[in-house]
Amino acid sequence: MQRDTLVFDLIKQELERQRRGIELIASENFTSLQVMQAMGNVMTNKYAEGYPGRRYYGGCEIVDQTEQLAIDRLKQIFNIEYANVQPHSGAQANAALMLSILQPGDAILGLDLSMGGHLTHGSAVNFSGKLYKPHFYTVTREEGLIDYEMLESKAREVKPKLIICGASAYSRDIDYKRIRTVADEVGAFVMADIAHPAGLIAKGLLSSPFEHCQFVTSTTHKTLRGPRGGVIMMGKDFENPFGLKDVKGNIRMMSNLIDMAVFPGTQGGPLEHVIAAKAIAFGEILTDEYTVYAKQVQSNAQAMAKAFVSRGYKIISDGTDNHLMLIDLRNKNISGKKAEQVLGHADITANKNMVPYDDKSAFVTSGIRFGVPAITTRGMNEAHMEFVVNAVDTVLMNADDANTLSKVKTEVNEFMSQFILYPEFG
Ligand code: DSN
Repeated sequence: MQRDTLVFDLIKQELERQRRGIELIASENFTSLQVMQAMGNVMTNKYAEGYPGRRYYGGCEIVDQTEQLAIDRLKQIFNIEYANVQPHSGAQANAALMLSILQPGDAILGLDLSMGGHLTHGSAVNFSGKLYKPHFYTVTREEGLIDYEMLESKAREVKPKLIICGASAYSRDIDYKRIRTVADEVGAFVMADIAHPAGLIAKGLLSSPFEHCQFVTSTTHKTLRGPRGGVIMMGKDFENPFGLKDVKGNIRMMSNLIDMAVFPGTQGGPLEHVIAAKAIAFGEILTDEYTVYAKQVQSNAQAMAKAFVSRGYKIISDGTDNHLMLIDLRNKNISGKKAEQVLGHADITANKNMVPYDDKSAFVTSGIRFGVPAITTRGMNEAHMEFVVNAVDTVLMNADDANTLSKVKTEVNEFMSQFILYPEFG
């Protein structure tokens, strides 16, 4: 078969783009070479519907071992009783989890998307807002912090079956205990979606949700630095809330309900090559090297926030506890959309983002989100944040000056050449 040079040339161009630019998208990272290699392995050829030791296909004895390894390592990382590593993405993980505990039309309560929440937490355009009855809490207008009082009063008013915590653009730690307290009062479950801060939680740098939230979902490719994918976890397994019985008339545990909601509920064959890559990434997270990485992520985010504040930028909630920050650009007279565009001209990648109580649409936005997981993987430390923030500031303050943008781009490319990415690719 002839090699598809068209596609491989585009892959090479993407490698060069990643190498020469400053990657500030908070949800992106650079996997290790071994994680990437595992994603392109012969396990992609294997059908393995079911779970290790109980599959619907023959020949699963090897993929059983990689999947079990991924499960065991993930359980070890968070010191938990249950993990399902089959969800193809974070959205799939959330869909399966909701399918396992909710009925269509049940009320759910999540953080509003325009306040830093996520599409799968009840947005009208997503399955979660179409299948279930969504209600939302917000962040406070003044501090930009989760409005726990509003969450509590909404929970009492709408009596949701599920309260969802976790966010895509929220830079502070979360009070899981307080959320669980009101959930118990109104008879709701709590699900924490830790897709963004999972790597910092793994190393004890942020509060752990497992003690207070019955269900925890995550992606594996953000701070966890693994392949693209999702997982569902529980600190403790427990009997299911609906008394569902198996064919022998036994009440099924929640772990069984979740497994069934992933397959056959929402997915078919698991991506065993990706699960192999998950196993490798989880092994990496268990090392001291990753502990150093996670601490550096947090320190870099704080150094970056300080550098932005010193230049007059308004960070929502006035700082960060985790790996990201959301900046309100209104006092800088530039929209999020324009900021994203002009940063792109200087090979700095970020994404526009609505800020709480935004007066602009989701396509324009008043804000921009910056995260440091990817540049930390490239090898940057606190001292490098000054260069990064200076470059961003120069671009945003000279957004219509093509010469300045081109000059910053040259400086960015030169700066990034010291942080070697995938030298094995030549
Ligand atoms: N798209 C992800 C993010 O950028 O935060 C969330 O799914």
